[in-house]
Amino acid sequence: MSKIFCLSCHRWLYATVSLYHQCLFLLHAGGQYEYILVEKRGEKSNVGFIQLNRPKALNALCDGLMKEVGLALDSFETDGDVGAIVITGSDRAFAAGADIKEMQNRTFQECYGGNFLAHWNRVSTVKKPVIAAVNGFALGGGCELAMMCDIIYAGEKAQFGQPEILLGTIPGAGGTQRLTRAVGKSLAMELVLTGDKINVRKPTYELSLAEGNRLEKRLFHATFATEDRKEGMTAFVEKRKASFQDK
Ligand code: CO8
Repeated sequence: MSKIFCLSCHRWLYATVSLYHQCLFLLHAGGQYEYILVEKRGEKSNVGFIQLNRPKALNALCDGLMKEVGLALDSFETDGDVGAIVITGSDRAFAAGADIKEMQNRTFQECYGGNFLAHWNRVSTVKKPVIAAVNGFALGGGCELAMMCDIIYAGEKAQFGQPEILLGTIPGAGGTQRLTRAVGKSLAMELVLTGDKINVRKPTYELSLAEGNRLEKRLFHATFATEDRKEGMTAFVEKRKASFQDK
């Protein structure tokens, strides 16, 4: 009896949560976002798609835009149907950096005391794979945003750079750290010190090799707690196609 109750409770909870996700998605899909376009794409609607949409400002990353990106990521993160997330811009600009007009008159006290732009970090804490599809300018915070993602796909017109030095400042969202790991110290220093732009198609690395290997080993071990790992290996042995259940 209690089992039946639990089951129906579970179904009720599941239905409520899934309705909540649908409402959240519809709310935002219904035009609540000002600076981004958000939808689910793919044959199975399992790709969360976020397009930065401030064309007149070359997708400069104003505070409102980054808050909206955070909201969209939150809703995709908790949406069980979504397996991966894509962040993209336009052909002309992925993002031309943090919004310089917004930063122009900020003081040290405001930035330091208010932990200015700390919420940008949300992108790098998403558990699902996040892919940056980059074309056009990916500069300053735009380059940093791309590097916070797990994978970068760069189009022919992609131009990466950390031109903060030309504004009298330095990268503030991982540019000195992730870029070094992505392209090596020499090129990273050249880019940060000159503000020059380059085309790159290289993977980015968040951890040292040793840390990464350790984490990889643990995650590899963890796959042995899933039914899908068992199914995948069994299917290989039985010479058939695996039938994964996301379990
Ligand atoms: N912020 C605000 N507005 C911008 C930005 C920007 N980053 N980039 C472009 N725009 C605006 C321009 O002001 C212009 O608007 P308007 O027509 O109203 O004047 C419009 O976009 C089009 O720009 P341009 O006319 O300049 O277009 P061009 O094709 O001539 O040049 C460039 C394109 C080369 C991309 C040029 O716009 C440029 O150099 N932009 C600035 C690039 C830059 O310096 N980016 C780094 C910004 S600083 C930063 O990102 C720090 C991140 C720190 C994060 C910290 C987190 C904790």
